[in-house]
Order: sequence, then C-alpha cells, then structure tokens
Amino acid sequence: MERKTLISAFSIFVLMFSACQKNISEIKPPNVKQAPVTTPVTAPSIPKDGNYDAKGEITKINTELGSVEVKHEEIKDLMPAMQMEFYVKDKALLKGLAVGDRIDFVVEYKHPTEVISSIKKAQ
Ligand SMILES: [Cu+2]
Repeated sequence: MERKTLISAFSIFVLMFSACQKNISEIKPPNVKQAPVTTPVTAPSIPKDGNYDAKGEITKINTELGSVEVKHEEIKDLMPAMQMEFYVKDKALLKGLAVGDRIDFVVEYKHPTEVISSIKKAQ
C-alpha cells in the first residue's frame, strides 16, 4: 500500500518535472530583428611581399643587434610615416652611418617580417 503511494508520488513528480522541461524549451526569445553580424575592418590589408623604397632619418643605431631606428616618410603600399626600428639584413649595412643621417633605404617585406636590405646616405 505504502509502496503504491510512493510510486504514484514519483510518477507525479516525473510528470511535473517533464512538464517543466517542456515549458522551458518552448519559451522562445522575443522576435527581435538581429543586427547583421559584420566583421570589423580594423586590420589594414597585408602588404605584398617585395622591396619598398623608403626615405628617412636615422634616430638610433644598434650595430651589435643590427638594427636601426628611422623616422621614415610614408612607404607607399607598406606603411604610413612613423618612427620605428628596423633590422638590417646585414650588419655591414650600418657601417659609416650615424644618427641624424638622412637615408634612402629599401625595405624587404616578407609577411610578416621586414628588414632593410640596402641603405645609402641621401644626397
Ligand atoms: Cu614604419
């Protein structure tokens, strides 16, 4: 007798529980028009690999590391004007150069790296 009561109580519980579950799954989100998902265009497009002629002024030289900091003009199709550090392909390229020199140089761009492959003092 008691067992029967237990079983029916359990059945009622299961029924109620499944009814609840059903109700939850039937709740639909309000019919709101969602804004189309767009990819933000923040990253500039990747430049083509190649050699880019550039002009600038040396602001720092590190002969040990083989790097040079240059305040450069816009490098067309590569980057806007800025002050930045470049590595040189060969440390020998830095010989005879000094801070303050105006230079014509070539940036060898090979995604995602860039090095200076040639430097000469601007006339
Ligand atoms: Cu730059």
